[in-house]
Amino acid sequence: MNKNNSLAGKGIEQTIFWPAVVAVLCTSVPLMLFPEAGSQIVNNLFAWITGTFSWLFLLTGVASFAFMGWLAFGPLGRIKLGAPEDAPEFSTGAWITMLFCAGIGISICAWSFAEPIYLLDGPPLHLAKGTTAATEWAAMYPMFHWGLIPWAIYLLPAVPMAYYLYVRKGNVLRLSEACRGVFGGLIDGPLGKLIDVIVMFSIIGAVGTSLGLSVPLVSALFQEMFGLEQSFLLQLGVLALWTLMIAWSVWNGLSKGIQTLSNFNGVLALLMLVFVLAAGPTLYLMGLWTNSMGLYLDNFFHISTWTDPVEKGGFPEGWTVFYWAWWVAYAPMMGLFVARISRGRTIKDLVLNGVIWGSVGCWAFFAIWGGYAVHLQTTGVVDLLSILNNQGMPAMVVAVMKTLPFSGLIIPAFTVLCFVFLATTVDSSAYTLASISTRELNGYEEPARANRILWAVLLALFGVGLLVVGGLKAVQTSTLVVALPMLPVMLIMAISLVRWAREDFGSALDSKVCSLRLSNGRHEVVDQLDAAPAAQAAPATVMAKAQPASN
Ligand code: NM2
Repeated sequence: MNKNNSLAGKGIEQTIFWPAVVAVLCTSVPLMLFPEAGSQIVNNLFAWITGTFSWLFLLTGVASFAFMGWLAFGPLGRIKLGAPEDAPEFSTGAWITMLFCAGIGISICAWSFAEPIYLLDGPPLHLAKGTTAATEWAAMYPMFHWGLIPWAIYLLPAVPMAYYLYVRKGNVLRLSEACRGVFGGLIDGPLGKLIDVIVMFSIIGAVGTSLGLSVPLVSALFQEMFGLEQSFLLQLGVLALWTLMIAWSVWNGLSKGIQTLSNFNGVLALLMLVFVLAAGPTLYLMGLWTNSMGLYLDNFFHISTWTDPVEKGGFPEGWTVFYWAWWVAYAPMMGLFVARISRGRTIKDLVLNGVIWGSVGCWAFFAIWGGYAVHLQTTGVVDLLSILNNQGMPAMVVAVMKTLPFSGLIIPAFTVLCFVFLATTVDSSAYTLASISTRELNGYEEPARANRILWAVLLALFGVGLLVVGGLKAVQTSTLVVALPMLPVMLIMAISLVRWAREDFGSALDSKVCSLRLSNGRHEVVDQLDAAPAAQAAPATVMAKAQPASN
């Protein structure tokens, strides 16, 4: 699989590669040169987008959730993403870990502590500050922001993309292909290129947000461990170290680099969660978690559509809408990456495992780490809120760490966790960006190494741009801007998938687990129930009449 590791081996698609590179340079260089003007523009954009499109982002969330539910439990769920003889490429455990680590990164290490504290100070739904209800809602709301709806958004593009790759046997790793069911041959023209550049821009903006938020966090942890001065140089140093690690990972590709880092971090994260659960107020944390789940389910539709239309207090815009945009911006990366690792699974398997395990994973962080922070604040052990307001998020996270037993060990372990978590998100992104800008690539190949490394470096550069401008606003706005054009793309992909499935499987969808395979340029619908599981050469029954393999 690694035979194509030179740029010459796998040609670069110039018409996508260059516009994307130019777009990165045109945004990050001016931001570095004119930070003040940049942040002014950024603030205005934030206000305009959230003021105008909040309802659309919220509706997209609910619609994605409904669509994914239908995919899992409806007829399309039975479609196998692969030939009948294709076994899943990775074991289910490793697959879920990779999926989780690609989509969840360093941000959870900061937000799981900070978000509930922010919400204690500014509760949702006009609850009065300092009340019992406000505390319960502050513990629950982040679980909504990192729960079923965002995971449904996250995995929506993955399904049409995996369908294109493994059912239709596509040979390019680009999301524009997943829109072909709607646009047909138009995808081969400028429209297809436009979609791919939007996708690349979205990935770059999303990763930029993560970098902008996380570099200060890890710098603060380094500062704490080694007694260093917080400086721009330290931040650059952290970024350089990161770039090296990411470069190592993308250089080694999917199964060696990315999988190794994901597995390592999966284990480390689990240990850190168990440690805080055991060392912290265990019963309080379990009780709060259980309570949050009920509160969440009870209010699911209310909070999913809460636009605060009368009072317009700004809560939904500042929190839910921003979050949905952030997840949407990451969705193309997830789509391509998860599609690439999901060969041999059914649509139901992908959707249910992804949405449920993704959410449960995030809930565990917010229940344990978030609950611990809530406990520290409400019992008055540490005033995290004033640290957050006066010194910022990184300092607050360090303050939480210092309250834990063995903090001399825990802080380095947490630093490593953050460090690797960002790497696993950025390496998947660099891998995906390289795939999009490769001319031809089927689901069994990898993009050229030089191309992968180049994107790791460009992402780091964009991160520096956002760091120079500074401030959460710049970072958040870049997300909103890149997410907006992705909304129609998501809709088109969903329609494409349904059209393709109807075209390919027809009435066979109604009763059987089906798999579509290509033989002699014709599609056949295969009754998967009769076919032996893995590695069987020939399928048992060919049910439906063969039809020509179109697009
Ligand atoms: N999401 C999950 O920085 C990161 O952790 C990547 C962020 C979209 C909020 C994912």
